[in-house]
This record gives sequence, structure tokens and C-alpha cells, in this order.
Amino acid sequence: MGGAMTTLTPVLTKNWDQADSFTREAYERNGGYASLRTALGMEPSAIVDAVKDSGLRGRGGAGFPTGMKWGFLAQGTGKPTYLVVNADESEPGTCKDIPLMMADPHVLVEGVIISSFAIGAHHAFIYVRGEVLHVIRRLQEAVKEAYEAGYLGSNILGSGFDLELVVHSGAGAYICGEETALLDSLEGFRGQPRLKPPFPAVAGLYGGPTVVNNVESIASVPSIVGKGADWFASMGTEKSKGFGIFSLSGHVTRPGQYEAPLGITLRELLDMAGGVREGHELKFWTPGGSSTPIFTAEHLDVPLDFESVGAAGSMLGTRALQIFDETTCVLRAVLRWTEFYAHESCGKCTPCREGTYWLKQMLKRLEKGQGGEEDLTTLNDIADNILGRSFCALGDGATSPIHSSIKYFREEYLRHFEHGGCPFDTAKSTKWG
Ligand code: L3W
Ligand code: SF4
Repeated sequence: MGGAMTTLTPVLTKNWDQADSFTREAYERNGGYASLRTALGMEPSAIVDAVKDSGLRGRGGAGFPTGMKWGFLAQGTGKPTYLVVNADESEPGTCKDIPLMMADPHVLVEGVIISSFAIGAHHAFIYVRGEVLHVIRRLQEAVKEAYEAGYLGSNILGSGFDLELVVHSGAGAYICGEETALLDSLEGFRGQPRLKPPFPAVAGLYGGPTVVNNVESIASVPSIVGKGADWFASMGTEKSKGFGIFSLSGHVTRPGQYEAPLGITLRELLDMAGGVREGHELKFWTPGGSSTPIFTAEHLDVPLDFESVGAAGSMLGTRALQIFDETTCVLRAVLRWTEFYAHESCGKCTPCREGTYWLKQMLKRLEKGQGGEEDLTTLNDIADNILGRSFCALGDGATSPIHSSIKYFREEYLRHFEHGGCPFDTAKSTKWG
């Protein structure tokens, strides 16, 4: 888990400071599984309506309305309906689902049961990133405890509703966070994105209608059922309702998870997190992980909701706020992210497979100061030929750091070329030499 944790809206993080928060006993002591009892007494369609009315939007990066997605499920296909939780958290900087599953796995399990009941699924899967064995074990234990208590299995709490829940481990590929690659991986194939449409809601796992939702989205459902759609919708902004976990990392005094209403600003979050590390100043940051265009100090007061971040030229994404101070070479950060995308590209389509490789090769050279201004045109051109021409969002995401760093830090690129190397290496100071 990260370091600090502050809650302006103590919902998902409210129990994290209790030593036994991950146990069923603690979860029930804190009121857990009461929403499940409420939900089982409701019409499934009423739960779908409550999620629609709450305004909950997907917390995995895209912000698609959760209730609407549930409403898109194909009916009368003759195939089973599935719920799949995307717990493949791998976006650079994103650290919210893993701490949530470690500290409070039962809120996710309860969310899975209620959501499955709402959409009529009798089989649910939590697809967890392969590297995080400790999270997998914790989830498996929570699922076992839920079966023992009669929250899972046949005739749940005497309601007549049956649900089997499987925790499935991935094999450590970032692309398996893309929902259709995840489904392929879950079916036992190599994880590569499928053509959409059909969307999973129509033909997903084993060809059946499937809801794929992020961990945080599903974990928000028990509170919506327990406290009501209006309560949820009273937080956040007009179009970005509710709360979310913001993960702050990098050059910040107290990195960690901060739960707050959508629409909070980085300035306000930094106030809670003790500011940029002492004696330093903010240089650039990502609002939603490395796949979202970077922001600078001029964006400190942009409300962190889907609309405002979009209007300011980036994306809210996964609310992964990576903070960099003036000691950071922006080219080096961009190179590091680009190496990640080149490594994780699944190779299915040419613009991403070849483009991310060439971006990496060029950036390696430019970071060493071997280049000229014309290289920035080429760099932008390669990125232009990936963006919108790739098969899935990974390719598009890889272009965000390139375009935005050239937009805001062209001078720093040029400084490398004038210097014949990275000015941050030779200066050995907090600023350029
Ligand atoms: C039925 C329609 N369903 C859309 C569903 C669709 C999906 C959801 C959103 O990318 C973003 C990406 C990353 N009928 C539908 C429909 N849907 N139209 O809505 O779909 P989409 O395509 O907008 O987005 P996506 O493919 O889910 C996710 C960004 O998130 N990101 C990445 C985060 C990575 C992680 C991780 O660590 N694993 O979360 C960060 O910003 O760039 O833009 O369910 O089926 N007509
Ligand atoms: Fe694979 Fe990249 Fe194409 Fe996505 S954009 S399908 S990750 S090669």
C-alpha cells in the first residue's frame, strides 16, 4: 500500500486504517454486507436504475456510464451473462485498485455479488494482474470467507440467487487491462484486443453478454445501494458524480491514496499531501497516468473531473497523479514511459508495434543530446501516425507523453541538442546548468 491516505469522502477508504480491515469480521463490524441484504430484497432492474441514477462512471480510465453499460447487455441470446472485474491495474502511476483490494477486499466481493444479481449473472470473475501475488492471495481468502458465510454459492442468504466467483490471475501483460484482451486471456488465449463492436455487452466472455468493470466501479456499488443514488450524485460535479481514489506519487511530501469528490484540484490534493517535496517546485504531472497528456504548474487549479480535464487538453484517466519537480528531465521521463509502451505493445497492429519502437529509438538518441529541432517534427509525425490509427487505446496512450511534452517543453528538448547531452546530468544541480 502507499504511504499517506486521507479521506474527504470516506467511503472506499474508510476502514483502511484498521489493522484487520481485510477480514470478513472487520468488514461486517463496519456495516459490510448490509447492502447485499438490501439488494437481494430489490428487483434487479431497480438496482440497475439506482446505478444509472447515481451517475457512476467507469473508474478504469474511460469514464463510460456504468449503469448504461449494464443496460446494454444483450437479452435472449441463450448464452449465460457474465460479470468480469478488471483488476489488471498496470497503468504507470496508477495505484488505487491494488491498495483497495489489499485493505478491503470484501467491499469488492460484495460489489460483485450485488452487481451480478442486478445483471442476472451466475458466474463472475476477478481478473487480477499476475505480478501481484499478495493481492491474489488476499482476494482468494476473502472469496473463501464469503462462501463460508453463504454470500456466495447456491441460494445466497436464502434468496434463491446463485453465484460462483473465481479469482483469475493474469500473466503480467499491460495489454490484458484492455477489456477484450482480458477476455481472450481469461478464455486461455494470448491476450490481444478484439475488434469492437461487438462490445462485450453483446458478445464477451465465451461469446456471452458480459459486463467488464473496473475494481473501483464495482466497489462503489454497495454504497450506492446502501445510501442511495441521490447521496452518490450529491458529490462531485454535474457530469462527473461521486468520489474517487486519487493516487499521488513522485516528488510529493506524502505520496499515497487520497479519496475525494471528483472535481477536486491538484492544488487541493497537494495541500493534503504536504505539497511538492520541500525546497522544490512543481514542473509537470500526469492527471491520469502516463497515457494521458501531461500537465504543468499552470494546470494546478483544473478541476479533476472528466469534462474539465478534457477541456484543458488531457484526460482524467485513472486519477494517477505522478508529480515531477524541477530536478526531473522531461525527456528522460518520456523515454521511460515510451520504453514501457514499446515493451507492452502486443504487436497486433503495425502503427503501435513499429511506431512505439521508433519513438523509443529516437528518444534514446535525443535524450543524449544527439539531434536537432527537425527531430521534433519527426517525433510528432510518428506519434500522429499512431494516434487514431491503432487497434486499441494502448497505441493512442503512447502518443500522449510525446505530443504534450513537445508542446510544453520544446525548449528543454532544444536545450539537450545545444548542450550535446542531458543538461540534468552535467549540471548535477536542481536546475539546468
Ligand atoms: C456497449 C457501446 N458498451 C463503449 C463500453 C466499452 C468499455 C467502456 C469504455 O479504454 C481508457 C483508455 C486508456 N455499447 C459501448 C460500450 N462501451 N461503447 O464502455 O470504452 P472505451 O472504448 O471508451 O475505453 P476502454 O477501451 O475501456 C480505457 C485509459 O482508459 N487509461 C488506461 C488505463 C489502464 C488501466 C490499467 O492499469 N489496467 O486502467 C488511462 O487513462 O488510455 O482511454 O467497457 O465496452 N456502444
Ligand atoms: Fe496491440 Fe498496440 Fe495495436 Fe493495441 S494498439 S492492438 S497494443 S499493437
